[in-house]
Amino acid sequence: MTKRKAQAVTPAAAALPPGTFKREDRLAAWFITIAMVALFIGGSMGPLQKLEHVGINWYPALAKIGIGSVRIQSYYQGLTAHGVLNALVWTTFFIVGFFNYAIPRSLGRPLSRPRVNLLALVLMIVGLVMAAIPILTNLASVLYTFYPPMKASVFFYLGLVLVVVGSWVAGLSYYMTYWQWRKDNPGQKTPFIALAGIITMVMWQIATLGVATEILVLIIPWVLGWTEGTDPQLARTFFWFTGHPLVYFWLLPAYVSWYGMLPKQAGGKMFSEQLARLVFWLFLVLSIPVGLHHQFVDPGVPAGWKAIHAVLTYSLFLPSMATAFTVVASLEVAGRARGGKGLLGWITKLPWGNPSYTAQNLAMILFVFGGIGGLTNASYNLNLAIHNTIWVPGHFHLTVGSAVTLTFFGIAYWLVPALTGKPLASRRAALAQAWTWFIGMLLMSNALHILGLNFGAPRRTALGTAPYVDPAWNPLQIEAAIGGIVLGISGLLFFGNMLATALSRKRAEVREEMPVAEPLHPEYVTPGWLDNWRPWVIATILLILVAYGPVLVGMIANINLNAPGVQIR
Ligand code: HAS
Repeated sequence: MTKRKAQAVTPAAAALPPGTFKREDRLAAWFITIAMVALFIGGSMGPLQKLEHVGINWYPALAKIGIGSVRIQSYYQGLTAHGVLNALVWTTFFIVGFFNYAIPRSLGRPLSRPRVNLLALVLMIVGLVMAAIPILTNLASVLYTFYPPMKASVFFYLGLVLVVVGSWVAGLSYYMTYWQWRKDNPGQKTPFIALAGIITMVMWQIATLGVATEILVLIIPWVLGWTEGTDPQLARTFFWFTGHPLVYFWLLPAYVSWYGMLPKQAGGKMFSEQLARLVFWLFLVLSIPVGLHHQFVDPGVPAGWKAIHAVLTYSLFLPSMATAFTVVASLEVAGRARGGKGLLGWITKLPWGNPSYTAQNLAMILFVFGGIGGLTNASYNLNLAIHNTIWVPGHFHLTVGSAVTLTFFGIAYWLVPALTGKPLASRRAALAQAWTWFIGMLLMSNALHILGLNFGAPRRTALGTAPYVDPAWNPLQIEAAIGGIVLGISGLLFFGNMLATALSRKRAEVREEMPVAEPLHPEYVTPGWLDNWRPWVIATILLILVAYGPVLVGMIANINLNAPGVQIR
């Protein structure tokens, strides 16, 4: 078995001359600024939705404000802006910006082709503008999953394609830099943060082939009138080919931070670097062939294949549980190094005064509940009870809305000072922000889960005007609305702090650096198979062919382009 030397020999990024990463940082700052603006606009729709559910309907008032036809006129238009800007734009732009900063530093060298990343930025901005205009003018109120037969303006789909293609181009630039690094460092193991980031991008590129096929082959020809109709079942299947790995594309950058950075911030070390690498490889192999668990109730998907995807979904539980144990072990090492004693005494010694740390630890705690909900969803028969109920938004606000977004806030608390060279404007406000997000999410998602499970309250519905709402739902609706308002306040604290940091005239005495956790046992040798792409990429492709091949071949053989389409206003 080939073994790689335990320590990478690339110079530590900190030892490189100042200004080495100037271009990378400038690009990262652009990506992250756009991500935050998207979250600000998309996030502001959230409290409005919750208020609508308790009968306070802001949409008629909102429809009166705007420039020309750019205005939010309905619940569904607002919900589309909320889902697209938060789930697709905030995440993708933040992830590319974060990797732009972290991957070159982890490899200890600047990007080999920074212009490729500039191209990625341009493509993503053009795509964002193309998709945003139809959303804001009510020509694309199709929600973030844009299921046919709902039909949007063609520019909405073209815009999404450009955002995805831009992220592929960014990935390409990381691969070129990595390729160069490997050539210059034969036999060395890839530094963890770079490896984990690049695995995430490879997974994303394979996964997005599904949605690319859906949009380019099924949707655009239909929207342009080149085909009479479309096949909603096949389109949904291609969508979920991408849709589930999409959630790991959001989650894995948070894992990069939990494994590779947070232990350092806590004053500890990475408990098992080898296990961390294995977890990322397992996510590459297992993230994609599970999409049918979103289609358990779709009649056109054969039951046997749904069962296979259910089993594969449960296999994904393994890398997440390995993460739970390893990350907590790393934190325990840190807590004990800081003088923590006893079974749980180390927890109190963790750096709870550091907002970057606290936000991420609170994100992990919320993820425990989100993860348990995910396992409930993945059960073939429990899914029948919760599918299309408001339980599902309860689940995904604990995952993408908490595990991911709160972690990204935590990252922003060191990354924005690192990019600007300015200190964080207010640590106290940042701490209050992390805790209010935690409390707001607990309140809101608890209520949403119960409303969905106990009462079958539907998701994606303007409940404020629905005639069937039972008065028994009221206390939970109010709890969810309070949670939504607390989240709104927390969001304002975040944006206020980021803006104050960026606009401040103060310079930091010591510039923030990327925290990089050292392995607890540097003497342990990483086996070669944990740094070898071939077996993992082959396993990924084979598993996709086995789990999706027959389903897709069957559906394509019976393709039915007869859904004419409907436009929601
Ligand atoms: Fe999910 C629906 C199943 C994870 C996001 N999911 C969604 C949707 C979204 C989403 C957006 O099987 C809605 C899509 C739509 O619009 O229709 N999900 C799962 C499963 C997991 C899971 C099995 N989901 C996620 C993550 C997401 C996400 C992550 C975003 C980032 N999900 C489903 C299913 C549906 C679904 C069905 C369809 C429902 C339907 O019918 O519509 C698993 O990956 C979860 C595993 C995670 C864990 C948690 C591990 C905990 C860790 C933290 C440790 C830290 C500790 C704290 C202990 C088991 C790693 C330490 C504290 C100290 C003080 C030291």
